[in-house]
Amino acid sequence: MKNLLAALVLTGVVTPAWAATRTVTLAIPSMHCALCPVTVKEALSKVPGVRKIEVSLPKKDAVVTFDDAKTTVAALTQATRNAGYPSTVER
Ligand SMILES: [Cu+2]
Repeated sequence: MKNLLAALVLTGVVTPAWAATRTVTLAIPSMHCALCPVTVKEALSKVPGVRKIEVSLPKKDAVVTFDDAKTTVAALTQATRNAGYPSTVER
């Protein structure tokens, strides 16, 4: 029974009860002027489950807090890429 539940969670059928708020830092090297962070922030804010976004032009990164039951890091990087700013996860 436990294995079945784990399998359902892995396949995304069941939302895990332990889903939580996560924070990820995305490196966005292509940001080059004051308008870029605005565009990036707007793109990220449209992703469901995103709670908080802090974009830094000097650091060329974005710190995103999101609900991992509603979205994924892949969806976040996809959103910035679609806006014209490819990003990678900083570790
Ligand atoms: Cu710009």
